[in-house]
Order: sequence, then C-alpha cells, then structure tokens
Amino acid sequence: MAKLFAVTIVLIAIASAIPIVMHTWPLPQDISIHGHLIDEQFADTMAEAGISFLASQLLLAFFIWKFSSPKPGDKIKSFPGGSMGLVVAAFLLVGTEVLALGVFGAKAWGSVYLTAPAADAVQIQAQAGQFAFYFRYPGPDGKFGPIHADQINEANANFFGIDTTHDQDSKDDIVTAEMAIPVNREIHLLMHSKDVGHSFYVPELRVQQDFVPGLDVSLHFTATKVGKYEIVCTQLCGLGHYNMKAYLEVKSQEDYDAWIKQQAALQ
Ligand SMILES: [Cu+2]
Repeated sequence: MAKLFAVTIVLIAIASAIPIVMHTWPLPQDISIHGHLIDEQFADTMAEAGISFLASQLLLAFFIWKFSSPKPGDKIKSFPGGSMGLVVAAFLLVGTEVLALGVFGAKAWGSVYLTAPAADAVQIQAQAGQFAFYFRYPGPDGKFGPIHADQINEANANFFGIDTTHDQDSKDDIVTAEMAIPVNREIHLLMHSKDVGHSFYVPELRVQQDFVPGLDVSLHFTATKVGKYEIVCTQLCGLGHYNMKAYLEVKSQEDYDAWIKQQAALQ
C-alpha cells in the first residue's frame, strides 16, 4: 500500500510538471519594452520552484518506498546529531533561494518602479471607482487642473471633480471612459481611487498596479504594438468587481492625435 502511495506521488509530480515544461499555457503576448524582464523572472521562478518541487516530491516518494514497511526487529534509527542540522540547512537553502530570486528580479522591478519617467512622457490620469475606470488627458496646455474630491459626481459625469469655472488648467482637460495611447511613446500614468482599493492590470503590458485611496500612485510604461487590450481591476473591490474593466487602445501617433481631437470635441 505504501509503495503504491510512493508511485502515486511520483506520477502526480511528473504529470503536474509536464504542462509547465511543454508551455501548455503560455503567457499572453508581450507588448511592452520592459515585459521580457518580467517574463524572464517568471521563467526563472518557475524553473527554480519547479526543480525544488520535483526534487522534494521524488525524495518524499523514495523515503516512503524505502522506510514505510519496517520488518519486526528493525532498529529505529535517527539522524546523527538530531534534526537541528537539517533544519539549519533547510533554512539556509530556502533563504538563499528566495534571496537569489529577489536579487535577480531587482532589475525587472527597478526598470518599472525605480527609474523616473522620461520628461516627455505622455501624462494620463486614471481614476478608479466602484466599478469603472475613467481617464483624463491634460489637453493642449499639457496641464491637469486640480481634483476636487468634494465635486466628484457621477450624476453629472464629473468623475475627476473638475471645476472648469474656476480652474484655468481644467478647461481643456479631456475625460474618457476608454484609454488610448500612442505606440512606442512612454506613458506616465497618474493613478487615483475615489473610494476603495482597485487595480490596473493589463496582462499584455506586464503591468499590474494597485490604486490606493488617498495616495498618488504613478506608473510608467511603453507599449510597442498597436491593438486593443483589456484593462481589468484585480482587487476585489465590491459587488460589481467582476464587471470592472475598460479598454486600452494602442494607436499610431496619427491615429492617437485624431482620437484626442475627437474626444476633445465631445467634452
Ligand atoms: Cu475595482
């Protein structure tokens, strides 16, 4: 019975490794300049965790196979020096593993979070609220008017709390429900939430960033492929969370300019 269990463990371990090794579920296409760093980190983590997983399962199966049915009279052996040595070794091994992944991953993390956006990056604001995203473009003056939290009002579609009567910079701001960006230009996304925690996730961009109420969160990225991609909220933010999404349209510079003009006319 114990031997059957050992064989079952080996079979399950191998069966779960096959789709990983065969890349049965590949990542969505990568449309960002930093995406390959994230993908390499995924691959390293998967290889490292996968090899450790397989090794530990095979070792477990081996011990079950070998020691599960002692004959009467067999002496019970214990590890020389007790288990302390093993515990210390495991601690060091796992510690080194986690630390190494962190060190190798620092480059990917740094490229997204620790470098400043370019001075000529396209600035776009994203406002998350239960259960929709809204986007704001600064208009021809390149400046966003201030957000007045007390003036945010869904009923009159003032999602950003803009005061166009008093704020000069707000007069030409453009608010949209869909996000469009020019291809191959760096985007500096300024993120605010008007209620609870939300998240901005575009799998193809390899970008996933939380909105935190009360914090100015910002993010920068560059998309390299024209197309339409889904933006989804990945923080459970309430009953309508399942339906909280918007679309990201990556356009050529000409199409983007035309789109901005068209949106400006709709304000
Ligand atoms: Cu949400």
